[in-house]
Amino acid sequence: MSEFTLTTVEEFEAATNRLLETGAKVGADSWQMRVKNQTPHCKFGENGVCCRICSMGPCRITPKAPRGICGCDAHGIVGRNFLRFVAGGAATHSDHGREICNTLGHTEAGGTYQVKDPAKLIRIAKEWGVETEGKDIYDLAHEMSEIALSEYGKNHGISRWLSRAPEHTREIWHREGIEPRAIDREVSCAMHMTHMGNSCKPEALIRQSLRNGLSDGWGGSMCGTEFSDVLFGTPKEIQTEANLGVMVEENVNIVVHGHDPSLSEIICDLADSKEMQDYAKTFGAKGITVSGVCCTSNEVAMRRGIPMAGNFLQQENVVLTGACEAIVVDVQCIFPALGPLSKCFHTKFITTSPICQMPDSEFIEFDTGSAAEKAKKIVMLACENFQNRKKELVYIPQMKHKAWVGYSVEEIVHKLDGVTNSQVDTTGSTRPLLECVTSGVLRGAVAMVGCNNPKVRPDTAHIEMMKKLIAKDIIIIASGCSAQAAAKAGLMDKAAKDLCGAGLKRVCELADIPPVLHMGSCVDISRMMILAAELSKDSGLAISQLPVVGCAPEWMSEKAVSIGNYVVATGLDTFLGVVPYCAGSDQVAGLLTDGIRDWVEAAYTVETDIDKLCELMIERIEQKRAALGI
Ligand code: MSK
Repeated sequence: MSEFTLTTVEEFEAATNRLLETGAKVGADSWQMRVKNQTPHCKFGENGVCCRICSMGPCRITPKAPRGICGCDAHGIVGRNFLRFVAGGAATHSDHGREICNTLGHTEAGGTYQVKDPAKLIRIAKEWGVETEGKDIYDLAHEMSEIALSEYGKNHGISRWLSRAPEHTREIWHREGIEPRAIDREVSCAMHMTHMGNSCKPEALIRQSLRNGLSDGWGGSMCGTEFSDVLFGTPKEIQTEANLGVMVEENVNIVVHGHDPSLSEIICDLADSKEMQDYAKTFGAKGITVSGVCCTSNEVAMRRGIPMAGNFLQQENVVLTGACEAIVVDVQCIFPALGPLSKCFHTKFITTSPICQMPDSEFIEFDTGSAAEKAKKIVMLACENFQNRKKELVYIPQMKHKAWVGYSVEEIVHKLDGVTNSQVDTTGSTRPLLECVTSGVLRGAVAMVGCNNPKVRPDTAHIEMMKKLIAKDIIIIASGCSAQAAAKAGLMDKAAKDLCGAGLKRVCELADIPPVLHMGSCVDISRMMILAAELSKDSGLAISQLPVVGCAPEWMSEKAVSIGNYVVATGLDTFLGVVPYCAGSDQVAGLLTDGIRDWVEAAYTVETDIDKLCELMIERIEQKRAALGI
């Protein structure tokens, strides 16, 4: 009988409640309180029927007022709002990718930024038809940086990354007119289409939503992921820990938060240096602990094993411990609440990007040219701040779990090599994984992604669904805050194999992996697209035929909707546990949950009952197996 136990959501909540008591003592606000102030939510907003894209309104659709002043009906308004939501997400991911491409252009031998995975750079260069023979790796990096940057604004052609997709998928994208062109162009086009007096036909708006989503997943996000690997190394299996207990009371605690690894990588390097460790000691600390929140955390966990303090709705908790000397943020998913909250403690809230400037923060602008100098300044500030701790407020919940992370596509392929008894040489392909699926040892796979959202009891949907799925021999690949929920619970501990069905347990033992594989941050969902493409090519099946689905049970951001659109447009059915702002139009909702299946062979399922959502997913996987006769 296994003695392995998971940490429960009840235990997470007890720790949070204890921290909120500290917050109450110092008069801190919290998201839990703000949710109460904000509910019930505006029905017009929830249904997507409020239009404020011109100044004749705002117009709100009701049975008595079925059209806005310009005459647009609910379907046009909901469709336009949906497309703008997608454009916001695609722009955000893609701009992150642009920064990474820019950093690639600043690499130099022995410099702050170096090429850590030259083989991957050469591989991509060859894919793009760039001459690599006899070329200095840094010359190649600079050339590739320029080409990648031009992907954002080129005048002609389609995204270079599409060539990675299986032929059948590319044919669909071409046939349906949704092949993404330049990355920025699709965002611009979405904004243009939704300007007053342009498209209000749901089909046209949803088609552009898919195209704009694809420009993210098979464009900007793919640039972000692939060139981050070139710069900082392609993730390999590594052990780390997750939850607030990774913070160390005797140490200076620096928490990195956001998405772009360009600054956090340098901070991690510096915090490890003897010079900075000694500096921390001069202020009474024993050393420095860097931990992370959200996807910056996923980036440095995947490559360095830096511990994960928590996910999206845990960001305020790190400050509430009273033991956080600095929370250093780059871009995206950062609560403006961190400013006033940090003022209740000694914590320095340090913003670093012109893209993300917030009141009550210390702005230390980061750029690639001065990265090392700025990172040093930040680490020193944190060390100096240790002496300002209010000791009576310090409480770090002693709760953490071991987690194995770092499962890039390359690492998954490597780990699964040799799992089957295949006579064929499967080295370097996804065939061992496919054999596990076709033989029924694994029933299928679910890509669990996305955020937390107060509309769902935080982390419950992620964790409960994962537990059910692995018990049914369905392997999970996870990213973003979903991955962190799994890690906090213990589902990324290899011992979690004991919670799996017999087939998945055997695979975990043979491959020496946990049943939930951490694939990275939210831009890294592009890794999942590459994996799906490889599975399709190696099996000869269309992506839509594979017993694989996507799921975002607690999603909240525009980025998540952009992701959903490229996952669906790639041929993977996608299951949502939070309703998008589309309920006000049966035409738009109908297209998303059904109509687009005729275009891209996949669609959304939306269900707020998490048990039902899980059942529907399992049903879908079994339907796909039955259709294949496996
Ligand atoms: S951080 S987009 S809350 S996954 Fe990528 Fe988490 Fe969602 Fe932000």
